[in-house]
Amino acid sequence: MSDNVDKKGIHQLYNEDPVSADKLVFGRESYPNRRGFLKGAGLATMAAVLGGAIPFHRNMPAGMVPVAFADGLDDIVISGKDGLTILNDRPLNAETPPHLLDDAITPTDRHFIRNNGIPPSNVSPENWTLTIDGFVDKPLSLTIEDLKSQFEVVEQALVIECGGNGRAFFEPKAKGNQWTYGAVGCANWKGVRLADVLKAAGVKKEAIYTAHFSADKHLSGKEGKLPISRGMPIEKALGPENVIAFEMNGEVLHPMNGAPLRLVVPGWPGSCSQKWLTQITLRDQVHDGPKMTGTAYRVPNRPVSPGEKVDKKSFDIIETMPVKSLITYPATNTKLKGASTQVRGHAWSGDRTITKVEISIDFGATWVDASLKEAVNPAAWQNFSADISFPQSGYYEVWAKATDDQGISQPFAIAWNPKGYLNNTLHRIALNVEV
Ligand SMILES: Nc1nc2c(c(=O)[nH]1)N[C@H]1C(S)=C(S)[C@@H](COP(=O)(O)O)O[C@H]1N2
Ligand SMILES: [Mo]
Repeated sequence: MSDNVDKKGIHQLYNEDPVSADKLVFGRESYPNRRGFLKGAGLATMAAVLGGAIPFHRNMPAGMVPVAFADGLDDIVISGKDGLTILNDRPLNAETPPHLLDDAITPTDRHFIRNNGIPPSNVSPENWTLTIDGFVDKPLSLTIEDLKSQFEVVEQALVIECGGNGRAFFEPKAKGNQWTYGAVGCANWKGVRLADVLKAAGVKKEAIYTAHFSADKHLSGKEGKLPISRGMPIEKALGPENVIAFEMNGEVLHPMNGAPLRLVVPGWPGSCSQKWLTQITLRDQVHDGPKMTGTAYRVPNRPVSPGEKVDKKSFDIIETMPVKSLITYPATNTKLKGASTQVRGHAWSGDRTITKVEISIDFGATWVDASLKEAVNPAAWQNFSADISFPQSGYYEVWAKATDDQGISQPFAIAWNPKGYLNNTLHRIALNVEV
């Protein structure tokens, strides 16, 4: 399949070539016979997007655009999600507007979705197995029940942020999902520590890197072609913060957030947190799966000028994520009555802690310290709030700037990079104040 087709959404595909659209969406081989349809890996996304399973799917005429898709992306409602902005429907990618991320712990219905391929449909948690192999003393094959019974179960609030969050603000434009602010969330994840499971398998001294595998399919539908398989250095993998999760906010995982089993690797690019997790292989070299090589989740290791073509050899793998903050109240463009308001939000910084969040209402000329809470546990984000007064009516921008325990603050402007990663410029919202 051409790259061009890869990037098209369901609407475009149905408009231009309904027969192959059906094949792609439903994984159906022959037309108009829908045998094999249920095996189609697109059905999970279809059901999630349409808001439920499709009981009469076998009767749907081939090439028929579901009427729920008739008017464009804005009409799509993702079952179990609330108010997300849909950036792409194939694969499904959706982010959360900042004001909907106001909760200290991100509810499941407001946690963003980033899919590289086609999620598995009809997953069976009872029969799900996770294989641990490669450079281990004793390969393991574990059901979710095995994980629960053989390892300590932990629940932690953990930040997942896509490496491309903020890409929309790069100029010249970087290709990929045009995430603005909301490809980030901090949900409660329950599961077992990755470190405990790796230690149970016995980490051989040759093991230097993990490789993660999952049950989602490549957009082309080709067997054996993986949408994404990333990994991390063994030192990071053995950290106590990483979880193999089977629950999100007290319930089974949402189908689009990796049900029934996923990795959560907080502080590092979200792409390390493999969803629909089936296998972790320990390797004696840096993993080279899809989205590990080339320029994927990598940034230039030297300063580059905007738009510059950078040699592939000059890229480094993104590891810990940069210091960042998000104002979640008030919503941007609010018309505010009264001379003061509370401003609040969250701040986080990869594997580090936040020591300070400052707020400015005068375009950065002066700053006041917000009150900052400790994280509920390591690798959760930290909540801040400040009471802000405005001297007179008019247009204001409220800016937030976080500083971490290494003394590093968010920049006002960020150096451009070819794939538009790691945009951690300070968050600005607009307010119209009537005192
Ligand atoms: N199997 C699988 N895991 C995956 C992905 C994917 O496409 N397939 N996307 C990754 C990326 S790029 C991100 S940012 C996070 C997003 O997690 P979420 O969709 O639960 O928010 O999942 C990661 N894990
Ligand atoms: Mo991502």
